[in-house]
Amino acid sequence: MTTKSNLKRSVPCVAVFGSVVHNVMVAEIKMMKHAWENYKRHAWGSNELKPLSKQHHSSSLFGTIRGATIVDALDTLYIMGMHDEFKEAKEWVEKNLDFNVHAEVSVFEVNIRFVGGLLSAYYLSGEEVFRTKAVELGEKLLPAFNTPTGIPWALLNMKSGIGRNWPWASGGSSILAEFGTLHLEFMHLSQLSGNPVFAEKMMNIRKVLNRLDKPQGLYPNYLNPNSGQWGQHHVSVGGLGDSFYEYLLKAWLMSDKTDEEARKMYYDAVQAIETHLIRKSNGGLKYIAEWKGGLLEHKMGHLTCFAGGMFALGADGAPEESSSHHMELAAEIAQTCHESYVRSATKLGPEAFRFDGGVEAIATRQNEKYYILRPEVIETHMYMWRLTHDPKYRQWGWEAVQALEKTCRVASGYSGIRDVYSNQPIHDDVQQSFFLAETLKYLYLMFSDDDLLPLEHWIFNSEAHPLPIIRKDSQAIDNKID
Ligand code: DMJ
Repeated sequence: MTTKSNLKRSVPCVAVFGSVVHNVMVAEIKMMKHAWENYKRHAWGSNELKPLSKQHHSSSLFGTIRGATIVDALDTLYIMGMHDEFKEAKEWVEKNLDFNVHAEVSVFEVNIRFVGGLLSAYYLSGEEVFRTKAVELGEKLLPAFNTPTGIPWALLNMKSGIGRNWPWASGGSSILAEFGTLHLEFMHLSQLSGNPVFAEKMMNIRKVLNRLDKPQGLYPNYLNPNSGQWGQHHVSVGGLGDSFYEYLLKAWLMSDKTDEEARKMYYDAVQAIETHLIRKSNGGLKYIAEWKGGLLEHKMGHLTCFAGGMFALGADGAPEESSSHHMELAAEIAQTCHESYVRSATKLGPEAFRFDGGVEAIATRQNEKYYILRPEVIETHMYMWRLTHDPKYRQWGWEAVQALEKTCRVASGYSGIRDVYSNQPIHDDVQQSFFLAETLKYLYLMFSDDDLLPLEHWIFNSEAHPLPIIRKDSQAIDNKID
């Protein structure tokens, strides 16, 4: 098992980086403590905290499954050395985490947060309860794949096993970023359970995708699970598309670079994205637009900003000596996303920013000005720091810490805000579980020694939960499938 040997404790290592770095890491641990303790005080056992109302926040994404913040936070608590908190979280999981629920859940959200969180907690700590719970939950998700094509439903009633798609999705389609963001966790479920069914479901999704014609080589966001045909030809590297591309690259890396099919799909997709979606503004900012049936909408989402980190992580394996090109692209996207932060009053970035109507990297619509504690910009800065060691990325990370402290920290936790351009922003009263799983973890990893969860050994799922690379010489999942 790939576990503690590759996980170096961070705090003793930071001495070599000097006291400034050490102080930042201490500040980040304090942020985690503030988020965790207030969740514990006011919302323990529920999914999320409402830090101003001091109540629990419930989201329909998880049906009646409880404890999203606990499961999402487990690995961050572990790597920050918050052992007492990790222990209490583990005890809650043992006694209370229950998947015998009647309500409908989002298969994607439950997978990235709960399955991913449990798998990471298992690989980091070696505690059996996390493995057992992850496999149990994975089994409960399997009925979602009972469609004519095997492309899973977005929503599943975990009791009845009946699935359906979001009513707003084009032509009853499943969503690319949802069914395309199961692969990493499901490969590990097969690895840990010895049951090939999880991996088989993933390879079938691949097969369906590879049979389809792609408009201009692009993957539309919508795919009908009954007919196996694309819905609307909308393409995005942000919401509805994003982590599908991320998981192609990471499937290849997590397979110890043996999954050549994933590698090809990733680099082909990036090439098409570069040709059809990536543009440069008059002011010289590279951005990734949205593609709607051949027409470009010159807007980039906060979610899309993860792509800088993805391009950087994929640079090494890029074909035909295009490695430095991928790295340049990564740096340009990181710069653009940083600009979306710099150009706001709060120094936090909006949900979406535009490159039209005379603006660059600025949100123009009121309903795109909010910030909900998302990680993607910080995620990219973390990868850029780890892969280039250019100090500007740590500087940008530190600026984000200061902005979060100034604007999002409230007496009882951290809250999103409704308008990043307002000097007196209104809080949205939600402490998202991904703030503890992702935002704080990526900030911490940006200042830690590189051998805390080294990128050569660990692959982060879409919710920042680290999963070990499945080594060529370990019991191969492929063999089990045969
Ligand atoms: C997270 O839940 C995951 O990163 C997901 O893939 C999309 N974004 C949110 C946080 O912004």
